Parts: sequence; C-alpha cells; structure tokens
Amino acid sequence: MATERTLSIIKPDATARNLTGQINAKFEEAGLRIVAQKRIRLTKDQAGEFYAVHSERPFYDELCEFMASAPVVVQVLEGENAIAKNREVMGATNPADAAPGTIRAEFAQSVGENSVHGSDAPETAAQEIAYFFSGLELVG
Ligand code: FUP
Repeated sequence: MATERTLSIIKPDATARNLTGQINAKFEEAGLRIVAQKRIRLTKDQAGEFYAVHSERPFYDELCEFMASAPVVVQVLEGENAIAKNREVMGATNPADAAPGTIRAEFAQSVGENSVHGSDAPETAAQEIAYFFSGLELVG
C-alpha cells in the first residue's frame, strides 16, 4: 500500500448543520491526515465544472444548485490507501445503504444531500485536488 492523497468535500448540507468538526474527527480517527483545507462558496458554474462527468444525468442541475447553495469545505486527505479508505469512511452514496458508523449513515439527509464527496480513483483524485489547490497550498 502506498501513501495517497484524495480530494474530499464537506457539502452544503453538512456545513449548514455545523458538522465540519464531527466529520473531520471521522477522517482523523480513520488515520487520514487533513493536509489542506479551506471553506469556500462555489458558484453553480464551478460546481458544474467539478461534476462535469455527471452532466448528462437527470440529477445534474439539482446537484449543481445544491453544491452552490451554501459554503463547502474542500480538503486534501493523505494516508495509506487514502482514496479507498476515505470511500469506506464516507459510506455508500445513498445513506439508506451506508454502513453503520460511516459519515453518510450518521449525517447524510438523502442521496443528493449526502454530506461528503470523495475522489474515486488516483486519476480523479489528482484532477480534483488540482481543481481546488495549488502546489503551494500542499505542505504535507
Ligand atoms: P459518490 O461517488 O458516492 O459521491 O457518488 P456518485 O459519483 O455516483 O454521485 C455524485 C453525486 O451525485 C452524489 F454524491 C449525489 C448526486 N447523486 C444524486 O443526486 N442522485 C443519484 O441518484 C446519484 C448521485
């Protein structure tokens, strides 16, 4: 296993409910290190660019509206096998299917308002990190 970095987003439903600290505690308990983090407000166009892969899906417009509806916390998580580990800590996309103890099981409100995003592969992790962070902001 190698040390990896992955892009995480604490989504508007979670920032609105003041859950940033509780979600970060889940990452840290799992051995993921938050090596970069900032709270920003996305425009709908920026959210649309980030989720361009879903542009043909029926939920795309609603997803972009939601991601622009309140601040998000974008962060880089680092650790052994960080991409898969973060997906494990997040739980399934639909909170109804998420394993007990996962972030989405505990905090998500619906399949759309599901509290967190996490990269799903090394290539997307690299692209998504570069979308939000410059090399200068990644100090380890
Ligand atoms: P995930 O990788 O678990 O975030 O899930 P996906 O990449 O499949 O979906 C990205 C986001 O699209 C989800 F977090 C929420 C939204 N979505 C919906 O709103 N409805 C769906 O049926 C599927 C996804």
